Amino acid sequence: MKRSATFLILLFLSISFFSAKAEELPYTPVITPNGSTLAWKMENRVKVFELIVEPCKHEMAPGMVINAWCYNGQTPGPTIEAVEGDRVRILVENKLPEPTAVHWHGVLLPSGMDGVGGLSQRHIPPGDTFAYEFTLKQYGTQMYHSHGDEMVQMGLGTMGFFIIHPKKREKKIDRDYAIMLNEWFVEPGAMTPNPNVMTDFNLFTFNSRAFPGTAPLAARPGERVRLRFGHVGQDFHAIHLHGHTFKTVATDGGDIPESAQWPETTVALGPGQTRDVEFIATEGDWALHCHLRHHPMNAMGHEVPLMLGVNQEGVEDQIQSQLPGYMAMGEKGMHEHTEHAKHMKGPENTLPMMAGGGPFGPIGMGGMFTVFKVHEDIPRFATAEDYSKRVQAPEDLGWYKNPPGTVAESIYKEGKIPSKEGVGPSGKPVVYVCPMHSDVRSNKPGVCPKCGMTLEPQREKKEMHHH
Ligand SMILES: [Cu+2]
Repeated sequence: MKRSATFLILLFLSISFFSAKAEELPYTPVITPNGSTLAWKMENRVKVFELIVEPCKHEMAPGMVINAWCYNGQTPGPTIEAVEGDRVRILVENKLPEPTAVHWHGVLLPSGMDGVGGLSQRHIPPGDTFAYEFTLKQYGTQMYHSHGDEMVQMGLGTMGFFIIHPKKREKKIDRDYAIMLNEWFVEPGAMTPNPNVMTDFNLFTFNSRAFPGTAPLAARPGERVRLRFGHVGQDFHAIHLHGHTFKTVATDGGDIPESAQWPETTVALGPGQTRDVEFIATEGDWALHCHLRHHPMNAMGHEVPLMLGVNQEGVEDQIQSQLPGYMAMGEKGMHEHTEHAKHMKGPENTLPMMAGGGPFGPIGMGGMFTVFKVHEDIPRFATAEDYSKRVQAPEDLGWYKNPPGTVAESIYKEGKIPSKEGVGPSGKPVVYVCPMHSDVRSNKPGVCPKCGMTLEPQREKKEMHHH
């Protein structure tokens, strides 16, 4: 009892220190969407942080949990935030089943604090706690990650941000966000990512979350926003923001002089890099995603036979006689997948390839995709913790209210396309059927009352010839 009481008091003290309001801090606290910021305590003018590296269960998105290796139960680990000139001490306790070491990626420090197991220090054996201590001589977006059995440990999630603020910043940042990029291979139905996979990943994440599991980012119109991206994965990513042009203002090497910054809309990151971009927010709901086409998508997007333009009718009929409910897909593209994903059960513990809904229907994305919401009524969050508590799902903070007349729409009244609707190529009336429930038939387009899927016009069957 006494011990737990002491523990609670200590916990309360560290939390109350950590929860210092934004106005009391000499910087705008960085928000790590879906993540957290590491608490510290002051000991003789040293900021003391504690990291425990250990196996954990991590939810990538609702419906999918993986066996990850984490810092303080999270991947990415909590964001370490400090100020140029600070003396920091970071205690690392190893609760993994094997030795580890932590590298402070991009941080300028004494060689013996650099955290490369075997080169700069002894490996931290399981059960032991090592202290790293150094003075921060620079500012910028840096990272930390495991530097012992890297392929496995980083492949399972041992990475995080180490953000050092300047003592004084010229242009105040109103909203500051950090997103760690990563890619994974998790066999559908399995729980443990396969760290041996070199190139053919099937899950792509922002802060180890895949859309629709990614929290949106938010700002008010006119606010100065900084997005910090970090990457210690295995692939290459090109992060694209809609509705804005931004400037890359800093790399892991420091600030880029203003004369050398150029405007763009996509920032590319290779493994080991960080990039900070800045811009003034414009109202709207804007997509923020990796532009590699498979990366804003979940598992199953690859190794699927190409069916675009292939008439699968005969095949579908034949397979349906053996396997009722079989659907041939992809003939007209993969949009129909976004509808199936709503009601069809996929394999256990994996994510539909395209998912998530918005104010106008299915968004049909996954992986490295999130929404950047710029609304007049976005709250001012007192702490990063407050943000993470209140903003988790794509629909949180509501959707943008478009001014009248500014949304793309059909040129036809009430969306009625005045073509040969209801009439097939031969002039016969078209019958609309549910792809799942063949007994649901209608002479008008609509949705199935049983499952809500859009009814599809039934093809006019050709005479079958048997020889
Ligand atoms: Cu990518």
